Amino acid sequence: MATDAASPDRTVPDLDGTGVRIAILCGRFNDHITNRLLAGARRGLENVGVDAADVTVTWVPGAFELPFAAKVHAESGAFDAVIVLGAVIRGETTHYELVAGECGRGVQDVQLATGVPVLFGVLTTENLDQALARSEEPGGHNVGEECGRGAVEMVGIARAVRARMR
Ligand code: INI
Repeated sequence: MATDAASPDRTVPDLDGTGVRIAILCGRFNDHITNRLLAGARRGLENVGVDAADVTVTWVPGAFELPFAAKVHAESGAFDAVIVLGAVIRGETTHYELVAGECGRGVQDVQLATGVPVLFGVLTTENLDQALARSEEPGGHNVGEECGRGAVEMVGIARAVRARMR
């Protein structure tokens, strides 16, 4: 565990993804964005030592289907964490609110009900430019990459607490 020089109370975990099994679920809707998030997630996982062979990628139609896919993957026992990736870009109808809201609510329900962390890499933006700015190439801001790192962090937290409880 390292500390942040500017803020010593803010610990930065040393992450070790060795042997951590990850399911990535990716929405096909707006796949010009979700493919960028997927590349970021793979990068983020690789950077903390997750073996590519331990990463399974499954595509679903859109963000609305992510909670169901997260539930079956989380319940399978085959994964230590799930990452959901999607892009909901505001249009002119209320459909955006429905898809984005139900996706977020459903994903939170799944992680709390199953005890398997689900990282939320679903962009909900006003326009395409904002979505592009959150799914950048290596070195830039990419929410998928943050989810890769975050997944290994959450698995570590869950394992440490459960080991103490035994
Ligand atoms: N799905 C998305 O992932 N992003 C969107 O922006 C979107 N919009 O705008 O409609 C979207 N709709 C499809 C939805 O997720 C379901 O796949 C579809 O309704 C079938 O259930």
